Amino acid sequence: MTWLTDAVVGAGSPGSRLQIMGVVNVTPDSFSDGGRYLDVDDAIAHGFEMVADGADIVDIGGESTRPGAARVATTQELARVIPVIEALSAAGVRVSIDTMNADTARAAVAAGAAILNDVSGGLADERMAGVAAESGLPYIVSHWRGHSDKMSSRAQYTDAAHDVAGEVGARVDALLAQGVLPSQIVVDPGLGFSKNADHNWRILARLHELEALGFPVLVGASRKRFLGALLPEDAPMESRDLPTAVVSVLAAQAGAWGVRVHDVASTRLALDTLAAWQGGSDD
Ligand code: PMM
Repeated sequence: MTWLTDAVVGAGSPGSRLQIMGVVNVTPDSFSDGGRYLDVDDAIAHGFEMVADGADIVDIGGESTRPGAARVATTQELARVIPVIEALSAAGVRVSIDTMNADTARAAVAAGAAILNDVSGGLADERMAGVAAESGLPYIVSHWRGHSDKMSSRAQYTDAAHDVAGEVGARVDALLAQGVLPSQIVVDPGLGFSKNADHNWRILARLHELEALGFPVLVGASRKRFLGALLPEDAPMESRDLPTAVVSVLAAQAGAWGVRVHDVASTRLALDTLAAWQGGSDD
């Protein structure tokens, strides 16, 4: 993590502190919060709430990536995310744009987005590398094998932790060849994207293999189905926030750079508990 630039870490944040990225899906159909923040004012208010709860970054998305979700037209994606990005970034909030669409990414940067978050790692839209290179902003590159309609059938690995690290490494090399700088890159295992529960746990247990690529690692486990599998079948979505917060602590312990979560308060408290535990060994 020694090479981390201010651009990635954020001014004033010590490099060792896990970054909390709060999620605002301005969509009708995201699996965890779909429909709750479709109204622009609700989405903006939720972004501010997350900052008050301790988010370092607010991640704004206008296209659901849940299995089987339909693609969204660029005009619709822009109408959902741009007003939210403008309002939050004008107030000084560090905003990331969660999109696979280079046109949306470019418009989001113009509206004040400070981080590009592309779950396809540049595979869905080959122009994304150009937008990332031009902007010079941190670029989150996730492991991805195909759109929602294809992702389940592509969940085949010899060894998920090893294969994912290898495929992300190859993607990063391709992006660097297209002018993206190493200092911009953050990598993400893309939990749940062409991965079943066993794959996700294997990747998390061996996060060091992804970290060995030499880039900051973001973990997006929040409320995903593999955490739901630890709970009774009829448990409400919010009950997944406890296992999510535990994953946040374990990700911090494993050397991750950040976590992407829906409930910022529980992850903040869990990380404060970890910090207090660690503080107990200070003289
Ligand atoms: N997961 C989702 C959406 N965006 N971005 C990153 N970097 N990593 C993820 O794991 C990730 C993501 C899907 O979850 P959601 O529908 O709750 O946002």
